[in-house]
Amino acid sequence: MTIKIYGSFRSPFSMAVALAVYEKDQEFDLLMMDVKSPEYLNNFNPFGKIPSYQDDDITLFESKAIMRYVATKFADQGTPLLGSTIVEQALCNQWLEVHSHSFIPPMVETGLAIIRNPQQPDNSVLKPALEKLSNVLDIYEARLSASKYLAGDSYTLADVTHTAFFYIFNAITDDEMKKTITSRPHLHAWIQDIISRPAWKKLAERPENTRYKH
Ligand SMILES: N[C@@H](CCC(=O)N[C@@H](CS)C(=O)NCC(=O)O)C(=O)O
Repeated sequence: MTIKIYGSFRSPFSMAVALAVYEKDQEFDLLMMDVKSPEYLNNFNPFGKIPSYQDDDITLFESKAIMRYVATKFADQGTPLLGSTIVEQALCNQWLEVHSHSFIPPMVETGLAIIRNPQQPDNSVLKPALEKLSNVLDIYEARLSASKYLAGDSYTLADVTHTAFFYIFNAITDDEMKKTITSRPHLHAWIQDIISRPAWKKLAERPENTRYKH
C-alpha cells in the first residue's frame, strides 16, 4: 500500500509528517476527510485532528509519533533522522519536546492572529504573541549559534518538525514581522538551510500546497 497521509498542507503538523516521509525517499498520497465524521473518529483519530498516517502495518496519529515511526521503519533509506550518536538522539528528543511545549503555543497564537484577519490583525493578540515568540526564538538563536542543527551536527526530526512552521510564518508575515527571524542571524541561516533541502522543495512544490506557495 502506498503510504496515506490524512491531512492538509494548511497544517504544519501534516507537512512535518509528509517531510519525514520524503526525507526517507518514500512517496505518499495526501487525503482529506471530515475529521469530525464517525468514519474518521473511529478509524483514524478519535481526537478528530490531522494528520493521521496509514501504511500496511499501522494506522497512527500524532505527528511526532508518526515521524518517529517513519524514521525507524525506513532507517536504512534516505536521510537518517534520529541522530547519529546517543547524545544527538537525546538532544533530538529534547528539541521535539521544546517544539511541543515552548515553540508551538506562541507560534500558533501569532499565526492565528494573522490568518484570522490578514489585512488588520488584532494587535492586542498579535503583539504579546510575537513578544512571547521572540523570547523563545532567543533561545533558538543561542542554540543555533553553537550548533548547525538543533540536535548537533546532524539534521534530525527536531529540524523536520519546525520546517513548515517557519515556512508558513514567512508566507503570512509582513516585512516588519519577518524581522523576528531576520534579526537572529543563526536562526535565519538555519531556516534557509532547512527549507533548501530537496525533500522540502519537493513537498512545497506539490499541487496541494496552494495557500502558502511563494
Ligand atoms: N499534536 C497534534 C496536533 C494536531 C493538530 O492540532 N492539528 C490541527 C491542524 S494543524 C487540527 O487537526 N485541527 C482541527 C481541529 O482541531 O478541529 C499533532 O502533532 O499531530
